[in-house]
Amino acid sequence: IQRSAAKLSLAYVWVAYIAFGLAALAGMLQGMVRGGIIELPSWMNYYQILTAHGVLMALIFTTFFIVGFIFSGVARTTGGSLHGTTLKLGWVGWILMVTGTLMAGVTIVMNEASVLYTFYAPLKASPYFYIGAALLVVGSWLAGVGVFASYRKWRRENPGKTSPLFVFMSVATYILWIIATLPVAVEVLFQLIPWSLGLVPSINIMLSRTLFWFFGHPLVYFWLLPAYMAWYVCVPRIIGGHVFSDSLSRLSFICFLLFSIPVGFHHQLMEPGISAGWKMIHVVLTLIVVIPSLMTAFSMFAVFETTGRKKGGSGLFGWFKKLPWSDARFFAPFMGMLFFIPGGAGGIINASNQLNAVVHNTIWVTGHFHITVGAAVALTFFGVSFWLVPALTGRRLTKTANRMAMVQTVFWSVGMFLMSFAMHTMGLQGAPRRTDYTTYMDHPTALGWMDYQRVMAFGGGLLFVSAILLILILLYLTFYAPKGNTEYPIAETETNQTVPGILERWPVWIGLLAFLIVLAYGYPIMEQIQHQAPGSPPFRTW
Ligand code: HAS
Repeated sequence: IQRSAAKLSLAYVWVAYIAFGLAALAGMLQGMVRGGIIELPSWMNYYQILTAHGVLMALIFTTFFIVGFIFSGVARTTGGSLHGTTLKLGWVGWILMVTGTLMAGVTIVMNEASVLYTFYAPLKASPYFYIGAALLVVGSWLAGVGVFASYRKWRRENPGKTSPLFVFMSVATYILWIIATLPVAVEVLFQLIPWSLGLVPSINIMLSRTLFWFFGHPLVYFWLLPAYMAWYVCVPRIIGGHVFSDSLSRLSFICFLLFSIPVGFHHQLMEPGISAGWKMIHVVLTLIVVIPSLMTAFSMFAVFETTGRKKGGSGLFGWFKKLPWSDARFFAPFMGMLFFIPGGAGGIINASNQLNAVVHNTIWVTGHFHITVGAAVALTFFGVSFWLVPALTGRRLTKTANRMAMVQTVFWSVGMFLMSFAMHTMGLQGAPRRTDYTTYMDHPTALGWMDYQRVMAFGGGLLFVSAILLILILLYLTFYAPKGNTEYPIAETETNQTVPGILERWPVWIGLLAFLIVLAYGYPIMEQIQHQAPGSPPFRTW
């Protein structure tokens, strides 16, 4: 990768990891406080650190890492450099995103935005928090447009050819992201900012939540898809194998594009203001969006088995032993895949109306998202960083650094296992999410949760140790590791596979997606505007 592209990518990745380090500290404190092990000083508030943790980890770390990773992969698969326009948009996007992050960060530190990462109304933040969030999103749009520019250039120069798989996946991810962020932009610009500026006395809460989840669920796929890009395209190369099927990989991304947006009501199954029929439609679409993940699981098993067998693994499970277990570039994402098996099963449980009534707003949900985004996605991003950072800095992942990376992965996995196991178990016993330490006036049920809360805090401690170790490894890989060439692993298919051209006809997919969105959201949103509580500007009843 040329220096200009490497610099841009590294700038994003490092902001991601600075946010990650601060978020890990806030996370550990919060686990300790909730577990009743420490008390916060009077100038710090539990919801403040919970917001800092959620915003920095789930919104800042992920978005910066994803943008940086995608830029690097697009450069690598389109000839080593980025188009001039892409570079310019990339840097302007970086400036906007960093400015937005600082604005949101300062308001959180000043305790003027303790609204959690979902900034769910009626919790209200300083307008600067919302403006900061908007800048973050606009910056990421510019990055997306930059990737589209590189894609167009590649297609113009290679007429009739199928685009590189990594680039195709990047384009699908950004289309998903840009469409998904439109409703939250509407929520922030027309509802939250005027309300927090005091221009309107109240807002339509139901509508604000609907607009949020219109964005909130595809947000989780914006986190997941870059991890899947690493699974489909990079991991096979690391283990010495091939992409299982080019068309299947592309089809799964198209399925995500179509089905990950019109499903937001599965986060609102317990909201009384949405009728059962509409919830049912969203649940059916949710169960459809599980399919591309099952396709991914199938592909990964196939890649592992065929590669293991080619390396001499025989019998039913002999291939398993042939996988490179001591290579952190493989081991970390593999652990992520393992976590995603219960993570996905938990998602299906959440999506079922009756079961959702048991788990909604309990700490089970917190357990669910720690093993999905906090384990499957985060461990994959760590695994990617172990080769991406040295590839960008022109250094090598030494044996010692690899060993430290293995230890770091083990700490993260054990910490996450303990913490999320405790969260799931407590959740089933009714422990609410989003609460400070409390025994509910020594209620016996709440007292029964206390041991689990301590396990949770212990898991959080291990995660913090792992986070520090990770930052040290990345500092080493950026500044101190020996100079040398590190491979940017991009796998090919084993034989020449023809890819149906329809998969790359974006207007068809965007048109279908628009249809699904109107089907799933058109009428309910109209209804929410029409039947809103009196005095809910800016969308007055007409
Ligand atoms: Fe979720 C809540 C449903 C996936 C994140 N989810 C959340 C929240 C977050 C989140 C952050 O229906 C909380 C939001 C909040 O603050 O309120 N989720 C699902 C469903 C899926 C799902 C159906 N979620 C994710 C992913 C996330 C994520 C991915 C982040 C990255 N989720 C819900 C629902 C709620 C929810 C409800 C609301 C709950 C409530 O009431 O509030 C599906 O996409 C899951 C499909 C996944 C699979 C797993 C496939 C397995 C694979 C691994 C294969 C392993 C291999 C290893 C190859 C079916 C691909 C090989 C092994 C060898 C041994 C060789």
